[in-house]
Amino acid sequence: FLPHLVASSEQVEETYIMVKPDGVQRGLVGEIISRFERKGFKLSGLKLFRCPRELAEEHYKDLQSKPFFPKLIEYITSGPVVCMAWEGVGVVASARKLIGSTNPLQAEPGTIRGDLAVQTGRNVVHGSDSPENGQREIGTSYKTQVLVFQT
Ligand code: IDP
Ligand code: MG
Repeated sequence: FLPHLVASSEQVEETYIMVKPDGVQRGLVGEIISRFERKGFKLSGLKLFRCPRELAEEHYKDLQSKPFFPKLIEYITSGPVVCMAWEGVGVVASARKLIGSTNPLQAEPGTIRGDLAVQTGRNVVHGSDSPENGQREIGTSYKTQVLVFQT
């Protein structure tokens, strides 16, 4: 029961948010967490890990046939990521809005990518695109991974 975060538990969802290696390396973890906290969502899990190749491929399996897929896997596995589960009413779609468009040059100012990134291939953060994928990604990418303590 969360009296100060939700007036009604209807439509409480979970989404998987991941600060990508460039975001961790650039020291943007606090900034990104802060934006979700200030919006009013609840952080329900967080960890730092280096994403193994197999997991990166599973996470992005819908993009397997894209020409940028090998570079994407290289990027995501290139350093530690900060993985989070966030919950709240409408959190999946709202998080996508807070994150902004995939191409940071098209992302609106005020969004994470609009304010903090330039290139699609270095767009600092991931957010699930549907409640179903939120559950899938929390199950595969969040729950199964082992912590790393060194960057
Ligand atoms: P999303 O992260 O906004 O949901 P998706 O289309 O699901 O965008 O793509 C996943 C990730 O793959 C993007 O965030 C970005 O890092 C990378 N990506 C997508 N399109 C391109 C591209 O055209 N070139 C390089 N990388 C891309
Ligand atoms: Mg996506």
